[in-house]
Amino acid sequence: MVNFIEIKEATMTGEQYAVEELTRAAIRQGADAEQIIQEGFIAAMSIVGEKFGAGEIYIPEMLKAARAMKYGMEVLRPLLVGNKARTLATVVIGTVKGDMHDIGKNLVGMMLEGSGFEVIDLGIDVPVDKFVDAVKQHHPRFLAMSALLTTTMEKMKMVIDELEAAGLRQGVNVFVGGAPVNQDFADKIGADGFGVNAGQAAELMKRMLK
Ligand code: B12
Repeated sequence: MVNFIEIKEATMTGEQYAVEELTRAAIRQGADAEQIIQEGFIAAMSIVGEKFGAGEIYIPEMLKAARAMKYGMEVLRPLLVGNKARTLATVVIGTVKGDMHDIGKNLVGMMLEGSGFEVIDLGIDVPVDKFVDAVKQHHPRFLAMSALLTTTMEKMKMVIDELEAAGLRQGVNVFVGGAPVNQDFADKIGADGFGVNAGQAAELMKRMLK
């Protein structure tokens, strides 16, 4: 029996090597990558977020948990990314300016790669003009932006406005996501797509290609 609680607890407490080991063991026992992510990693990060919000833990603990999740995700990477035999479309992805959170963005990137998209990752803290330049340079079908802070969400609208001003808006479907982002916000800023999680984003993009 795969013990997802153990994975969740080791992630919460930031025991990176235990997370790595437990994740490997879970795969050996036939666990689904998606389930490990949801019941292990994401469940842990939401408790960590709550504890941080309540002042029970501080940044170092949050960082340790984040690092542990990254170790676990690396174990899962080959399962999520798979073989890249086909390319459906190109996606440029990044976390907006002022925002250093990249776990969700990386997960979305991996799921998209696994679904057959070519992913160009601009990283974190990406300035508005860097997103615009990347669209100019790569002509992606999709631009995906991630924000985890209410204070950085507004950068997504700035990118959309700048794409418009540069005459590039028509050629690209803009996707937004991240914990504080919702469909309402996406509609308000004129984005074409939103996903609560990585799987949803990939599904919606695939549907848009039809
Ligand atoms: C880990 C973490 C950190 C780590 C980040 C490490 C890293 N490399 O990413 C560190 C310690 C660096 C950090 C720093 C800070 N953090 Co922080 N952090 C978190 C935490 C606990 C988990 C985030 C996470 O990785 N979740 C797991 C991933 C898988 O989920 P996700 O990112 O939401 O992504 C999923 C979806 O949202 C979606 N998605 C994500 N991006 C996209 C993009 C697209 C296009 C689509 C379609 C979907 C999509 O798909 C993903 C997979 O399913 C959250 C709590 C939380 N519940 O979110 C707080 C949280 C986001 N942090 C918070 C805060 C306040 C901060 C700091 C300001 C703290 C400080 N005082 O310095 C700094 C800001 C630093 C900065 N400038 O960015 C607050 C934000 C509050 C707010 N409303 O703005 C939160 C909510 C904690 C809290 N409860 O207070 N943080």
